Amino acid sequence: MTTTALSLDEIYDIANTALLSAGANEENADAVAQTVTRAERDGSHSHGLFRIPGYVASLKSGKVNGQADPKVDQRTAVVVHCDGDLGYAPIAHQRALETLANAAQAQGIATLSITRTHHFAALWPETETLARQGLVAMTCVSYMPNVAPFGSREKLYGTNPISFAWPRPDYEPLVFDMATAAMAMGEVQIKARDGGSVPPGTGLDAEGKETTDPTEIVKGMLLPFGGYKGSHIAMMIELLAGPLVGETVSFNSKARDSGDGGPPQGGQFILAMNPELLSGGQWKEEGEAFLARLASLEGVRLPAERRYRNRAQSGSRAINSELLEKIRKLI
Ligand code: NDP
Ligand code: PYC
Repeated sequence: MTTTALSLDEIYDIANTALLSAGANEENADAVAQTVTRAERDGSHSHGLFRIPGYVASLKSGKVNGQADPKVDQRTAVVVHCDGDLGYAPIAHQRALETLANAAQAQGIATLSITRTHHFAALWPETETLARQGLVAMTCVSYMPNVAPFGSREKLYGTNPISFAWPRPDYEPLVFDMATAAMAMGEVQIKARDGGSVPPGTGLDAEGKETTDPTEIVKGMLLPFGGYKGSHIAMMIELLAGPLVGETVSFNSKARDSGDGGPPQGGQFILAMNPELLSGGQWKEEGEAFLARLASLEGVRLPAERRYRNRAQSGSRAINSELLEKIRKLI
């Protein structure tokens, strides 16, 4: 694999230009380009520039509204809704997360349901943003069927990621962000592109036979992480990010989708909690003692440490040269 060194400004510019050329207005293009740039900055390559061809395809097909003007509606003191206006998710986050945070700060707990949106990114930006305001946060989205529920050989669940963040008084927030498939589809696609195999248990080929060949899994299906237990978490996410928020489950998102290669319309569920109010002020010491003990165990590293380490690196990022060429041709 050959790579090209790009600065974060160059990454932002190429993403922003591709989105503008595909018809997004400045505010929408900027929101997505910032998300893509943050992903490359933190080394989340499967959800950075890798997604630009898909973002562009759905703007060009007209499925995604590049002029989206999401509206925030505070339905009760603790229930916030955002209609994404059929745009990409980052602009809905820019508009709605502050209302959610204010509601959770004041009431102790609040939810944000986002509908009519297209989520094609990592989830940590949402939870980390809330944790930086002192809130405990959780979010999940569904996608299109790519994962066979435990026991079956038929795709029903999306790769359905979930992210959780915990604020820390003297450290960066603790954040995990993971697909509930054994591996995110983006990671499998990158493995298929760059060559190599994936661990046993990642997925099945189109005939439902076990394989470690990522190309066969892309044509076939992924498996949930952790057997039936992970499968049930994927099932929960279908319900939270679909019917609970007033949106579709993965198979109905796919049924409505045009198949243009970009993400389907779907929903997002975000929960924010104020640990000061929930605990009565006791959360910091116990939480920190727990995390210090956990981090001290040999072999353990806390989630997000890799991303924060990448983030701290100034300088260029190595971008797959073929991908760059593909994006340049779209502009
Ligand atoms: P990974 O398996 O790479 O990582 C999952 C989590 O575990 C991360 O928080 C990671 O932290 C942490 N982690 C990884 N390795 C270790 C380790 N050895 N010890 C401790 N913690 C570890 O992520 P996935 O491949 O499952 O998902 C990748 C991305 O894909 C996610 O950002 C997800 O949101 C996104 N995605 C988005 C979808 C969508 O529909 N929008 C669908 C599916 C996935 P760290 O980052 O520091 O390595
Ligand atoms: O990597 O599985 C994935 C994925 C789906 C939608 C965005 N990323």
